[in-house]
Amino acid sequence: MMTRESTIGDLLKNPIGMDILSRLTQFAGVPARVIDNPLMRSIKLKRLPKIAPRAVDEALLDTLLALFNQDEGTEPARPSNGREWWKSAVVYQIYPRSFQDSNGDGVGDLRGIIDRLDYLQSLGVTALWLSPVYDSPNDDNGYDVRDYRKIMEEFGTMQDMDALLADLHARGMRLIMDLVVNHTSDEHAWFRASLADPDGPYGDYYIWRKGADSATPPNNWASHFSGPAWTYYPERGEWALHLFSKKQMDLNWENPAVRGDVYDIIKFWRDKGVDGFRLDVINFISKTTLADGNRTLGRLMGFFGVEHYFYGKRLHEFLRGLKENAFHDAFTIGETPGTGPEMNRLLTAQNRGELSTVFCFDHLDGPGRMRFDLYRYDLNHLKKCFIEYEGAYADVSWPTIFVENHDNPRMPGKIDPRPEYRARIAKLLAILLLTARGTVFLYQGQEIGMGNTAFADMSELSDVESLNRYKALCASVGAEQAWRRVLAGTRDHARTPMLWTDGKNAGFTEGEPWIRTGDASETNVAAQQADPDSVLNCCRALIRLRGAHSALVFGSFTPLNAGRRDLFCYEREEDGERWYIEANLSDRAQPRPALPAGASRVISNDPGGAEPGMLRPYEAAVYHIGRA
Ligand code: TEU
Ligand code: CA
Repeated sequence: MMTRESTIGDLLKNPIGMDILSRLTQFAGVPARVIDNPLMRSIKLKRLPKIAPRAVDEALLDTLLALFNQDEGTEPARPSNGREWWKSAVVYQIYPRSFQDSNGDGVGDLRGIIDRLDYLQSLGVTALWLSPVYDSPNDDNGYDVRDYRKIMEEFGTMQDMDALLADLHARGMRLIMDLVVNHTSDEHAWFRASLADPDGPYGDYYIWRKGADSATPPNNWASHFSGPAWTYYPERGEWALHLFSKKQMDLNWENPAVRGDVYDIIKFWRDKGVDGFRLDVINFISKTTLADGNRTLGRLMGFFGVEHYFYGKRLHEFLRGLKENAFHDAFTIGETPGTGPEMNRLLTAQNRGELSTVFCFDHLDGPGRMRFDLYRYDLNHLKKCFIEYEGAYADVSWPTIFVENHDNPRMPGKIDPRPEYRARIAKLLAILLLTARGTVFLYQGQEIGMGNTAFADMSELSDVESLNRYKALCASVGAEQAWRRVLAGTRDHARTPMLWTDGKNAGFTEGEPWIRTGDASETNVAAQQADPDSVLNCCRALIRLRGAHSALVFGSFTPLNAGRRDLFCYEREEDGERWYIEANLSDRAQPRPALPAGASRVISNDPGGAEPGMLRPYEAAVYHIGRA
């Protein structure tokens, strides 16, 4: 039990305490040693408001203490070593809108995906995750669901969906659906009914509050897509909560009928044979209170209010309910922005019966950085995070291993914008991902090293987050800075059409693509198929290698020379089978550390033949260690 008399030292032993502290220090760019030293450890929490009045006030201390004590006495997270199918899966994420158009309307669709299954199978991926394909008005490209049992018309029909599932299963591949149940579209029948009839069966399906008047929202929470998290509805004379866009209304999970309806939706898709679910912002479903967010915390984390719903009080309970009543043994990946390793252990330890695994985003941006900052990503941060994920931690909390998705710019250009390094860095990342201890996720286009797009101006962007943020930034930093930052971080970089060929619209569509197409002369599937040294063929070889050697999936993970900057070396071992991986994380050549005896190079990103004794810029390789 944490109290005001507890010390910072006690805090460092408390799971949520550690997560919050490390989150705050990472956001603030403060090195861990500033906090984790004997002097700091002895400070009592009650002194914090006096020592740092601008950072910690009494109210924040109370909120934090409640959070620290929240999981007291619950089942501890224990290790498990099962070999469930999803642990060795290589999952390929498809953004259906941008993958393959089959009917010339400029929008990707399910038939398009079916047409590309041979390609995906030859790549070797074992499961697909589809970003949402449900009926939606597309305010947030499908993350605003209007009907969970209907396919978006632009994407096809339920027959197409059934055909896709059957075809995948016939190939021994699995399907993971995106499930967005923190919120629904404001066009969902539940919301229409909730708005129309506060006393009816759906009246309490969303989070309605009065507020002082029609101009003052009930609290200061911010939407993740800019502006306040509340919209006033004169029809009800009330405000409704939306942590994302104005058309993505947060469901009221406190209402058991809401939870029951979500179970039914999951059952509907389970009955169709879907193998797993990726649960959109699932850690946001429980709102502990609707009190104002702390301002200091809000400024550090980017959004006011997060401390009331990142780790909601009933989150574990709701997740157990979902598993017991609906998911059963289906694979579940929680998308949990803002949780840290300790909370993630509680969420994913098998004995606790909540989730199979979670997406942890700690490695995606550098310390003290966020997506809209202009900076170059330092691979040493990736190394630090991967070492944390893949060691003893993975015994309890099997990690997900990824560097790209539909919410982030492409990684290689963020690491080094020079085009001559793009393919090499893409392969380096593929080597680190596909020899890692965890479930690997590749995002469409990553396997050919697709880059970010030089969008000309705002008129070429489509994402609601970018449009809103641009408007907000214009008001604070002016149009020029606003554009520079939005261009750095826009999610549209990841949403341009898949580059299949160097022909018309990169082979994506016969019609007019819904968003600008990138430069297919730089990279495309057709050209890479034919090139033995391509990123594509490197990925293919790595996936095949991983599939054939369980040591690369389940084997122990031992970092070597871990203290040496700009170098990432490790060994994987299982039952005497050993692999060695080396990577130069910088654009400078450096001496190669001695190879383990008996090491032979199997795959590298530098087929030109490395200089003996030297690692070339961004050089990376996988070695098999035979008998010496
Ligand atoms: O994203 C949740 C999320 O918090 C972020 O990744 C988000 O993209 C951004 O950084 C906001 O700060 C999930 C989905 O992946 C995303 O596409 C959706 O827009 C969002 O939820 C809402 O459903
Ligand atoms: Ca289409």
